[in-house]
Amino acid sequence: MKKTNLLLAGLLACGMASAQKIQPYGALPSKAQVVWNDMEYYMFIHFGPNTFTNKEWGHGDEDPKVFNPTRLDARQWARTAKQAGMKGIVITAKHHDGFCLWPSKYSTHTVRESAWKNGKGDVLAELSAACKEYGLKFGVYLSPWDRNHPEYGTASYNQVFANTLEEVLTSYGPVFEQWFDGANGGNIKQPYDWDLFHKVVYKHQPNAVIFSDVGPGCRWVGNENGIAGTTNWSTLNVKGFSPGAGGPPTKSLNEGNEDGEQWIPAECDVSIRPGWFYSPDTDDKVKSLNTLLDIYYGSVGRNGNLILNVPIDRDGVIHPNDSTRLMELRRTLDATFKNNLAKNAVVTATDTRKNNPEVKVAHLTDGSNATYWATPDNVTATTVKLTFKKPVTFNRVVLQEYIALGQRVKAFSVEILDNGVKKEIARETTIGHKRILRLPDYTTTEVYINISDAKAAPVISEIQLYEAPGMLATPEIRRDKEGMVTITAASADPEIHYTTDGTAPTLNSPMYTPQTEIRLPQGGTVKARAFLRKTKAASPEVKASFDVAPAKWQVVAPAAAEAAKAIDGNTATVWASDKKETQYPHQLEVDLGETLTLKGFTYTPTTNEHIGGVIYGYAFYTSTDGKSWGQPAAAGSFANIKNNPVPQTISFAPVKARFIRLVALTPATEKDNRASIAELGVITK
Ligand code: FUL
Repeated sequence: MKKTNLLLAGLLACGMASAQKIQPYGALPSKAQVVWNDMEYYMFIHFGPNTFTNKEWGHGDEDPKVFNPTRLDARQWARTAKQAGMKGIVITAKHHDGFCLWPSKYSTHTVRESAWKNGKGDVLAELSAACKEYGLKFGVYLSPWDRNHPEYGTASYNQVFANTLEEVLTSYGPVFEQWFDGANGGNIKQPYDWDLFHKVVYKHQPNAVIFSDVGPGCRWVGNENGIAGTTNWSTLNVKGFSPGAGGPPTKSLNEGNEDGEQWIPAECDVSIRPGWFYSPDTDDKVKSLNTLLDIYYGSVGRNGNLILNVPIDRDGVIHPNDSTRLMELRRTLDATFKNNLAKNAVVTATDTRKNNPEVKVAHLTDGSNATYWATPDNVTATTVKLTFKKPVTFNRVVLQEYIALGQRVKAFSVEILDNGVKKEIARETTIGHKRILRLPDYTTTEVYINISDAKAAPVISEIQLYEAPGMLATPEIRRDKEGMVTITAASADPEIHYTTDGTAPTLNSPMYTPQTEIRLPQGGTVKARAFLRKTKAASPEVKASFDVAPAKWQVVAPAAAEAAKAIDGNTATVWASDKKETQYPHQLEVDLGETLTLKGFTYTPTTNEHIGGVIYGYAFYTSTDGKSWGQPAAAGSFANIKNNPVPQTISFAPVKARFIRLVALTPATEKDNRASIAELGVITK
């Protein structure tokens, strides 16, 4: 080859090289973070003395002997997680009560001091072995806040905690995630030495992803509902913030920060029950399949990882109510994401980066997020078109960015060809590791993914389309203060049919739509059922019986406007007595606006522990003129209301009255000075 040609070839090669290479954009994930993001869904386990004492936050003064599971089976936990499609388990090795689930030499509040296995047991040893057996990753939660350790609040505690960490991180094999809880509800001040703690983690577990409000591995999503923002950047500004109370604002935790300083993706934590720890009181409160699906789409579907808490019960196993629900969720997700329709499409893109063998349009539908397609530099708006020979019906769109090169997409939309014209069916913001759109059924031969804005040339690894089978959601029936009834189903798929004449609803009964007006101010019974027309599947029938609606009612006392919440037809809003009124009894007096023959009353307590004020002892009075009250129509106590705060129905001999008064005599929880009412009703039927 001539010299000039050589030069030319060299120049060309250089030019090509620069055209090929995709420059990473912004803060980038470590290899461990990319692997972590791919896990998507794993189990959280809360287990410890609280399991046995019915507490959420133990005080550290509990007798360690209370920890005594009768048939602890860590293999059952791991098997359940595996069958649920989870990729790992993170366990509360030490919660705020300081109790260690392993025989730590740095504590005297451990399994060694417990009754379990005569003090010879080690939960972490059993669980890490079970995880290994089932091919799951193992992670640990350790609370720096320690309500038991005598050195907590002194200069030496940080070293104690570092030693404790070291002990765990060197004894049970690889740890994929180190969970640092930011909660601290105590009065003792303890400045934490986070640098020291992080050094210990990385020294012994260099691939562990560290969780806290500010990472550095992954961040708290800002709520315990398991739901990330629809916009969700995996980058976060951390300067000036610290774990716990010093964490970033909730919005930043929930949505990340565009162009944030560090790669700290969101982890969505939520419990399958109302509490984090097991309690027999919540056996019937395991989240519904629909709620869990909302959580899945709100976390994994919004660029977050889902850590779903499944508490261990007092026997030392996962309760069948929880595992049954986990399997329902797995079956539904498997059925949903079984058949990627995009694989049958001819895929074209308006702008494809040239001279880069790694970039291929075909990579978009190859089912792997390790391969990608990208636009040329400076092209930040582009369209990928999927063309089908035969019409396809889909209701889920899955998009993934190749995050190793940074998170780039700021805005995108989805269009379909509808009767020869393009029709927009979704308009969204970020994608990240994974974005799943839950849509109604669409049937078309052309789908367009339009990226309308990006931080840099988009690098997309996957475009997938699915048809989720219709979900039958059991409808819920509510009535407002005026007597207007609404029926809702958590999933958009089914048709709801209803009756108000007591007969069983069928597909031929009136269909309920948001426009339907059902007015029952004088009361009545509504029955509803959800149907899937395609398969003829039907939900169980639900029935709601109403008495007189509180349309004409007015609170006479107390004077606070808040009191109206007790008679607004909405159990989600609560009246609670003034915090300054520190003495029982409390009372609520109501003018019904008309004289009715009363046969009883209903009291719906709040289930919100932060409000409290659940009433135990009561007296219920009636009056025709609001002046003379006489003896109570009923008096007594609401049985088992503390542990099971469900609506209470009290009957009495019929009496004509226009005014009613509920007197709260004693609280359900000792020393609770407040009284509260989510809803007060009357029985006339
Ligand atoms: C919180 C704790 O206070 C709860 O008890 C629970 O462990 C939850 C996951 O984190 O901050």
